[in-house]
Amino acid sequence: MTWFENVDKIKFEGPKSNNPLAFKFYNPEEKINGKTMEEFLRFGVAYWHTFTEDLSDPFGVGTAIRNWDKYDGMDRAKARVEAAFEFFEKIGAKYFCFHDVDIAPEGDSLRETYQNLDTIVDMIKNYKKDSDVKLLWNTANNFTNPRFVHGAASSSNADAFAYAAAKVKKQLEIGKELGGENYVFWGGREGYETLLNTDLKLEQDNLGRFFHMAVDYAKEIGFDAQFLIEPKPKEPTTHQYDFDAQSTHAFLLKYGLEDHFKLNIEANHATLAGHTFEHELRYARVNGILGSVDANQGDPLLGWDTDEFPADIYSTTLAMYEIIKNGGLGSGGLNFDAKVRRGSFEQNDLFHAHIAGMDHFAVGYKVASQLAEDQVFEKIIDDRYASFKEGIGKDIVEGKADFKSLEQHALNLGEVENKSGRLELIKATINQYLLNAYAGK
Ligand code: XUL
Ligand code: CO
Repeated sequence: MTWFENVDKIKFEGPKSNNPLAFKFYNPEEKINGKTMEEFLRFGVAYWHTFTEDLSDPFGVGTAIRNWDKYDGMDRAKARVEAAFEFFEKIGAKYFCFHDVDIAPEGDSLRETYQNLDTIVDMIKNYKKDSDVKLLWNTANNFTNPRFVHGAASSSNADAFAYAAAKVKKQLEIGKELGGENYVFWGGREGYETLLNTDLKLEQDNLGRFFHMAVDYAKEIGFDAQFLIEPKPKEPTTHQYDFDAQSTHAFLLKYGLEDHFKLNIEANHATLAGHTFEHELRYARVNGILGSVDANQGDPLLGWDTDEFPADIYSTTLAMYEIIKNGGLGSGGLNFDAKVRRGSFEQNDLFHAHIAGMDHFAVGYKVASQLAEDQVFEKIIDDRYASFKEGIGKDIVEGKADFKSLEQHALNLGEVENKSGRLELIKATINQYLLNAYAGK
């Protein structure tokens, strides 16, 4: 049985193609800097948005037409696994990601939930045998069920903490069984709504304790995946503890977790924090903690997490520049934590959306590679900070200056002479690279 009857394997047809079911820019075999696009980009499909999402919103019911929805419960979960592997194969994504509740329904007890998971994990294991698709990461959903109303590892209720720990323990075992390359902790409800009833210090200390327990258990069972924290500033709680890359880094350092975690940077979470996507990637990169990416985008006119498929090629270019400078994402990848719009309810929209996302990252990759090869930003930055390469600037950087030597320098200066930042020229240069990349093709 096939779940996507009228779709064949998606092929690269080039920028002139008007076939909606073909790649225009993502050519998996094309080599850039000695690596194929497929090897470098490591695209992942998010199980929740692609196979579980019904496209409901706070004002309306689900609209998604999915032919596995004719089933219910475990039958639907099994149908989704079949559909998922057919989808991975046809779209040509080599990775996927899931939360526990995406792949198997919760039972009436934790034990029954485990049994449901075991059945589906066995099935996934079998499908993986005949496929080269790998698990990029899995995670535990410790935020949807009412038991986590006050949080999970930062809950005011120790029983909720224990339940969350059990769910993560099970996911670490499943990650090991399925050969997961990373394991993700997104805060979910780890944060608070109001200080009026919150012990902020205890909650954060408990979160630190929880992460240490996870590190210890992974070690105990020999699960050597890269641990990732996914920062997000708000939603669902008003104040999420893993606010952004910089505050999460401070948290890791404070609790002695810095050797065990990297970050999973999501574009829409960056914008919710008042940052650009590339800011979050840059902060993580220069601090050695860029692990993986949730590839999506927000709507600049809305203040919540819209999780749209990436369409902004300016943003994918600057993001890919960071990833190139990072030497790639290591065990991480580009996971489409993105959903089709509520109005895009047909099943084939899942293909259109992933094709668009993959194409837009391919464009970004190509343009960013050229920018990196020509050292466009490196030259600008080298020139802009040249004053730190000699004289008093070199003394500052090398720790040889103090307030007395700096005062002496300033007294002899006359006035400070600055150079232009040339931002308009720089932006025009980026646009030139973007427009030239496919000119004449
Ligand atoms: C929520 C979000 C999650 C994480 C995994 O905003 O991004 O889907 O990626 O829990
Ligand atoms: Co995400």
